[in-house]
Amino acid sequence: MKKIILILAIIWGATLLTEAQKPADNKATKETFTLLKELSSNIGKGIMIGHQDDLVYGHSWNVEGISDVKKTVGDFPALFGWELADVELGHPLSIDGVDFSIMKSKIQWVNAQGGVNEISWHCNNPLTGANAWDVTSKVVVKSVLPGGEKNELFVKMLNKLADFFLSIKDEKGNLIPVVFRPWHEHTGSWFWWGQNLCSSDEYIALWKYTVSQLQGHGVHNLLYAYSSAGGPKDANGYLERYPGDNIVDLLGFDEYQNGVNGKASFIKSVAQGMNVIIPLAKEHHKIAILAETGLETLPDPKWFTETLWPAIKDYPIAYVLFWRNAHDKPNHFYVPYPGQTSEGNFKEFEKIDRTLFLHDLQHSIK
Ligand code: BMA
Repeated sequence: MKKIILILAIIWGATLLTEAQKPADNKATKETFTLLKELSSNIGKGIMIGHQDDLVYGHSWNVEGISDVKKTVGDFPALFGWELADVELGHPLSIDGVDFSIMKSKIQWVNAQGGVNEISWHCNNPLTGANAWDVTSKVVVKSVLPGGEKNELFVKMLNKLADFFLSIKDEKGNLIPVVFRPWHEHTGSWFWWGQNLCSSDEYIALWKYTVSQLQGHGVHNLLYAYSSAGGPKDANGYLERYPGDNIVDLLGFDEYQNGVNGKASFIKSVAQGMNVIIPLAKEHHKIAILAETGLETLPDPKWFTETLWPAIKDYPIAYVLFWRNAHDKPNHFYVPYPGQTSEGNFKEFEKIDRTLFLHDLQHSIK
């Protein structure tokens, strides 16, 4: 009897282990499995450093130029964030002016280099026709779900999104796997899918519907990331709008430091949030991340090594993503550019063994 129990326990343990390595999408492509494994196996080595729109523009340059990260530290980020807002409208350029065909070629480049691609989506408001920040109506989510007046339009928008995901292919014609992070910062109320704009049931239905439409279109090259606005205070709050283990692969939150004086509260919120998501990630066999972060304009010249790194270094997270360096808004940037006050500090940050940039990933592959 004891033997049988032992054997059953081992089998159960083995099942947990394999489950831990599976994407939530049970039809996920081979390459998506590999991406998941790469994200989880890198956790032991360090934290991948990411930057939004890194290859297509930066502080005071647009399209033609080189990554601000590469220019300051001599290496590219390990993870590259991209934004799809306006793809759902059929526009050739993203909300931030990035040509989608250029974005695709950069996604291919990143993939060929062994880097990771992550995609966010500030979806336009299907009910009002304005952008994601239009929170004038509380029935937008309801209106896009089946039976709602904008459902047909929303399906068309999701089809355009699906077309994009099905068009990112590597040189062999295989679909490139990416981390997709829709409906983010939902615990704030500044997007039409936010906390006070829909019920928990509606929000969860929005996620499920999005994923089922994409999968119905044959999209199986995505790992899905769930990220709240700010470090969650407790597990119940964090899970209140969680769409489910069969939908989500990565658990995270977005947390920014608000000005130089925001240091203490940033450190506190990151710790608080990590103490919620790390145990949850373990329990649910998911990957923890710091989904978006930064200190706009970097007024603190030691921010990377004395605030950010101490705040995250002891947590097993796969990556941290710094937000974009806008080319047309001089005060909207989150990584240094040559000559900026934090340049030296960012170089020091890169030298830390456990901050993973592109070369570090390439070394670990070989
Ligand atoms: C915000 C800002 C905006 C941008 C949007 C989508 O945080 O950076 O300027 O349009 O993200 O990328």
